[in-house]
Amino acid sequence: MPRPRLILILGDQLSPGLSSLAEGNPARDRIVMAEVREEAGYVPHHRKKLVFLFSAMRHFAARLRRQGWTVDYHGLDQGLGDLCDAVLKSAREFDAGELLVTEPGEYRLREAMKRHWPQRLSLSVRLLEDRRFLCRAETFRDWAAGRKQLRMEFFYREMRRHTGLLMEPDGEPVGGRWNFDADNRKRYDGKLRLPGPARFEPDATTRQVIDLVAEHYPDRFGDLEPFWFAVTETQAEEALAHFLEQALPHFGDYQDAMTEGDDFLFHSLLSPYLNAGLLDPLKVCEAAERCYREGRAPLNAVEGFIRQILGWREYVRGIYWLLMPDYKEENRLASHADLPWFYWSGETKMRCVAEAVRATREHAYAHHIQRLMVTGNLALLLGVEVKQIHEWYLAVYVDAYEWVELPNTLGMVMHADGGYLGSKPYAASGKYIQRMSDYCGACRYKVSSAEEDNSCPFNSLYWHFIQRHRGRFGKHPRMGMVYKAWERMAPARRRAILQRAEALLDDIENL
Ligand code: FAD
Ligand code: DLZ
Ligand code: SF4
Repeated sequence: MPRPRLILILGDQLSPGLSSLAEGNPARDRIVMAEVREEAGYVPHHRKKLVFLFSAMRHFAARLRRQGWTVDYHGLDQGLGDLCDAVLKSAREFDAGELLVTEPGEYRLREAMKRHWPQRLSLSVRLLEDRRFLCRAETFRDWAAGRKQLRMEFFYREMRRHTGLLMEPDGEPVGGRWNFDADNRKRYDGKLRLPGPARFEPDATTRQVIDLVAEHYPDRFGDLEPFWFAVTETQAEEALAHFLEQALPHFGDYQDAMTEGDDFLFHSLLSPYLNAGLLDPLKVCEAAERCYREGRAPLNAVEGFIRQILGWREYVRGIYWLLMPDYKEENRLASHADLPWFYWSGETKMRCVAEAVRATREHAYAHHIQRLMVTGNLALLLGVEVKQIHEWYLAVYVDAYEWVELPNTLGMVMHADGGYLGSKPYAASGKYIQRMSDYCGACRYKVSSAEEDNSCPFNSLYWHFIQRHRGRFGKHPRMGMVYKAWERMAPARRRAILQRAEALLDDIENL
């Protein structure tokens, strides 16, 4: 009989079909799972994120035990430093010949496992491919090789062809177009009922974890309660069914909308479950496609939703593994300002920002447009240091892991990589927020002004951004109109706008 092996399952690997489980044998091998200080602390993760992950991990461990596995579960109370300590502890009690792990989603941990763990453990460490994605890292590398420019839209079309999702038998996209984004720009007018996310009552395990996190992290950012996230595969599937029935039909129309008093609109809230492994991305896309084929949701909604998962989610992962570790050091717009404290406190006169931070603190969630066009846009316009804003996004959202968060923050928001995620920066003035939300009416700033003392900060900061990056974007084919509009303004007005922006930049803690 060959020597038994340890199988380490990470907090975001809660999938029954995981490659390490498929390779293992319940009669011979032993599973290790651990809640450790290093993972909980490499950024100050939101407390609800910790509860979600630890509770989902404990439920997954219980399920594995029911299936006949032996699981060494090291809880936070054991005070273990890092995951390697946990493996070491289990390895000492168990004469293991090898450690099996499905490769971690973050570079830092993968590198540690490759470079340091074999020595620390005196054990060989075998990394297995993570097959829970629709595009293998290698396939992405091949697709990217030899292309001058990488664009999500072309990758997405390849993925549609490859999976057959929303494709006609003749190889054409369903509906004759690949992308219905132009139809997806409605402002929410309050008429349609907003379904809210599926909510689950915490069970005894989750209650225990809430108490544990409250005890260990009393001062961390983020409300612990009410806690309603799904923590099992069955609940995550219920959350998917809830979304498909209640929200998907309107997902496309209101994808970019924001409204006071509702933090979710028609978004799915499936990212925590997809990223932790409780839901399978292909099954989610197929379920959405069925809704279209059975006439339960329109094409603009279903295509828009599938594009996020089949396109964006896979694309950002591909970029991450293609470009790490240098990627993390990129800062092409030379952004160096400190992250203002109101990203944590929410204490700002800017209504849109205060609302995004409040939602973030309450739910460990804010939807894409709040992340991109409110907190993200502001960080871009203020020139916040990439590392600081990256660590903020990685900490505060329940769905945040570096492989998905970093390209979104560094690439999409901060345009720090020169444009893999968007050919031009998503910089916008207050007009965009006014068009897509109802925040501005209740704001202490005046959205119609750019130079007065009470003018919306986004307005003057936008023009300041345009002016200070003229060297980089002045000749950009898609930004010509913006630079023309700036040049057409009277010089005195331009000066007043830049002065207002300078005053704001000199006092960014008090916006
Ligand atoms: P929906 O709007 O319902 O979209 C459906 C699904 O599509 C999501 O669940 C998600 O899996 C996928 N998706 C949508 N947009 C993206 C995207 N740009 N990149 C990758 N997947 C996408 N997403 C994360 O999962 N983790 C993160 O840490 C994360 N950080 C972000 C940071 C910034 C600065 C920005 C601008 C975006 C970030 N996103 C991140 C992408 C996106 O905002 C979230 O996936 C989305 O808000 C999750 O909510 P939802 O499930 O309701 O999404
Ligand atoms: C995010 C996270 C946190 C907060 N805590 C743990 C933990 O205690 N144990 C664990 O196995 N995983 C945790 N995770 C998820 C890991 O950080 C994640 O697996 C890596 O970042 C790779 O994506
Ligand atoms: Fe945000 Fe400006 Fe509107 Fe205020 S006026 S809510 S700061 S966009």
